[in-house]
Amino acid sequence: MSEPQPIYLSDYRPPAYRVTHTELTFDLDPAATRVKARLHVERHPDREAGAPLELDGEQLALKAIAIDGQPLGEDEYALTERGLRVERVPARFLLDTEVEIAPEDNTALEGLYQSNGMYCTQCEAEGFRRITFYPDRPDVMATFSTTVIGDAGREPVLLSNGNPVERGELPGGRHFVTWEDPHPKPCYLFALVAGDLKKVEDGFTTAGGRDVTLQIWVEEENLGKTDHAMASLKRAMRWDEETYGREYDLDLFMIVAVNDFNMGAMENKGLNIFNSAAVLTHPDTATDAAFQRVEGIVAHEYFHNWSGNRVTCRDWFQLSLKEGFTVFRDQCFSADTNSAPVKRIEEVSFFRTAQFAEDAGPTAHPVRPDHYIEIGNFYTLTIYEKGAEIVRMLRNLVGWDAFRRGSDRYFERFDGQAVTIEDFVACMAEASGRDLSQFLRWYDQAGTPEIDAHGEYDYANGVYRLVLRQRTPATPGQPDKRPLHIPIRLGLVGTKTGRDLPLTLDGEALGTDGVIHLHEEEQEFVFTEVAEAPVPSLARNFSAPVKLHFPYSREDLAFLQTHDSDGFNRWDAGQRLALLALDDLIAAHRNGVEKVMDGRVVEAFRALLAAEPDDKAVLAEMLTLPSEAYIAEQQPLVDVDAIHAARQFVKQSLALALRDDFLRVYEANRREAPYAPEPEQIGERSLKNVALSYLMSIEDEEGIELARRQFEADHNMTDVRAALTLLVHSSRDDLADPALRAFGEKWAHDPLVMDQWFSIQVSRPQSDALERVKFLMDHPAFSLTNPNKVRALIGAFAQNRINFHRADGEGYRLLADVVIELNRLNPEIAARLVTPLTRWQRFDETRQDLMKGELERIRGEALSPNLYEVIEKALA
Ligand code: B3K
Ligand code: ZN
Repeated sequence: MSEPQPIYLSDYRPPAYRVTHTELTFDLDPAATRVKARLHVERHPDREAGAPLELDGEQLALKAIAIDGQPLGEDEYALTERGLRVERVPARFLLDTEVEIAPEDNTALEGLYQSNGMYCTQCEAEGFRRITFYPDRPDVMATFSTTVIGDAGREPVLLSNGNPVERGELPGGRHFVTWEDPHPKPCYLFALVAGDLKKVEDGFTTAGGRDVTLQIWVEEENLGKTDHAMASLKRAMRWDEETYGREYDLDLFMIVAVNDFNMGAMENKGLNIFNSAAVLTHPDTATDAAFQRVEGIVAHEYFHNWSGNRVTCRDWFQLSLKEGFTVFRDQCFSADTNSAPVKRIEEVSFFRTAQFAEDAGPTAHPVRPDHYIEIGNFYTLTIYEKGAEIVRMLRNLVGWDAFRRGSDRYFERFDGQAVTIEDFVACMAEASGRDLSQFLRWYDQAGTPEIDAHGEYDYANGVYRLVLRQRTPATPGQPDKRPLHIPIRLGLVGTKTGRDLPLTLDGEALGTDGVIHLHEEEQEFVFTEVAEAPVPSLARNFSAPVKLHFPYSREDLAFLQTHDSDGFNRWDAGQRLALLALDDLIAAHRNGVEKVMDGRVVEAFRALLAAEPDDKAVLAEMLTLPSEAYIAEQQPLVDVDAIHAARQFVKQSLALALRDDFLRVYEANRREAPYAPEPEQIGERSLKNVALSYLMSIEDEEGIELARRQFEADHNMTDVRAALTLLVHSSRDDLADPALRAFGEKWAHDPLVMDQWFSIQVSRPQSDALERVKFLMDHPAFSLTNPNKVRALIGAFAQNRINFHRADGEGYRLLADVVIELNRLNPEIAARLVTPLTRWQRFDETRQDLMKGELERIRGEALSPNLYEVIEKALA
């Protein structure tokens, strides 16, 4: 195998040939599916006559090829490693090919594969080339007509994009259905599903009066688990009409649940294919978090119908054009249907932990990368989540009304086209009249900007000077960074009144909650008429994806935690306060000094527990300590043991000091009402379970009894899982083992619940976590070819910080073993799973050597391009 070569954005050229219409016929067979393709091809008007036709194709056995009905001789085309090349073609022609593929051997889950006996496809980004020879690039958009032929008994249901137009019986117990999709689309949006599926049906009438049939297709035993997804879909359809004026454009919208799927879901036109974990819910089997995740993903895929499908990406470098915008859209949707502050807190804590870590590691890349080896490696937190943060900044910069006008302009101007990030930003610039040229740098510059801020109050003149200095650390391939346009939303909170003071900047009144714009490397902002000494509340609601440093005292933070008018920053002040205390304790642990708890944190918690909360879910967040991963993110060098010990110490100290408060909060938030995934109930459950986690941290007898009873009450999965996790993560194996056994037996038939059963065990802090992983890999419910199982067992273990980072390196070795095996089975999953090993620079020398040793061992294998790219970066 030759070394995989990078592809560069700067090499982009429009396609020489486009396909206006695509006719496909699939004759399904697990070992030998025949795919006939008839492509209506035209030379691009600007391209010279005589340009060769180049089609992508991988792992295809070509059986026949003809142009305008004339079979080609063997000297008239060439098969290469990457596809098919025909030297001489007319300006317009019909290309017929027939290939054979083997879905049953496809463990990569890209192209056409089998999952639980059913056929399904995943084509984004480059899976269609494993189905037939085609210009597999998003800027070739065609209408599709697809005939699927299957066995009438085994595959009674035959689905593809668009509308069914014909069906019938065929000899030999076969049957067929023909589908037509009138909307031109790139082949990455093609989908086919065939199998013994059952449907749940509902309807939706669009604002324009179109009656749309909604179907969710599942295996029979899952028929009772689709209500929430269906309700979420309808809410999302209405929301997109009301918020963005976007209506659905076909008479049928289908969702299919499959068990083997690399990602959460896929937005294929009219036929979304979902990982069953991202669509199925039931109070007995899914937690509140799972209900919310399903709602968000259903909405996300639906929103892609406009942001992604009707207007798509010119090339894969523009991936964030559709993903960043669509994540932003689904985030706003979820904020509208749930507790908005909690949604933001959850988004940001995840972002600051995981995306910041990506930015700080060897695979850091811009939201629009300028080169890649394997696009499958770029479905990242940077492309998705940082992309969404950029769109959010844009919305805040230009204001909602201009943003909405810009969005209308974008959808109208580019409907049916494949475009770029500049096209999107240009619409926003035109609609708002703003110059967004410096802002565009956010897309091309990798890394997390850091802002050092300091401020000074001049009592005599009532002036507050705020100095902001920005720098973005070097990232691989980008040593020098330019200043960005960073919008900082802020307030000045008066220390006497506890209120936001009016902001006057350069004679202009900004209200009490304003936005300042940092353009330069360093800028001073002088606020006048400041009546009292303030504490600044900066980057409210996380107004930019940056690290902001301000020399807050612990008193300042305690003050902001109670007085800041911005709910997000109240939470953040609490997190900062806890982090300062944790810093001291980490140092104490390292130096072998006795640990002393910071009384200010205890008092802050006491006050939180005493107040009558207006949003219980927010309170639950405020009572949650920064995760070990987030604490690690703040440390120059990660000491996993010290972090774990310090966090445990804080948790236990709080539990000891405030035991009765936690008990009271637990009792006050129990309820017997039937489960509903509604904000108020979710808030109560989170609060109750956070309180219980404190009690369990000190293994309080009453707490243990409450956990045991909560598990046995078996009221809903949220409570059962919370209780089981606390028992399994405690030292009370006498209680944990029978509970685990009972749970495992009860749910042995349900793969999604078994995923949770796996994760709970391997994330326990006890030192047997690794042995459990090894033992569970032989469990009948585990399978290396099912990505959900790999994530639930191996992925979850790699997040178990103290055990994955065991000083003997056994955690690393286990991960590397699995990665090596998966490299052959599923390269996309293998390349994702290896991520924790690539972050070796953050650890001590011993661990660095152990981690690098495993990376070297992986490098010694015959690697897929996916893993090759990641490993080369990690060892560069
Ligand atoms: N667009 C899909 C991504 C699937 C790509 C897998 N290689 C999921 C989503 O973002 O909606
Ligand atoms: Zn998406």
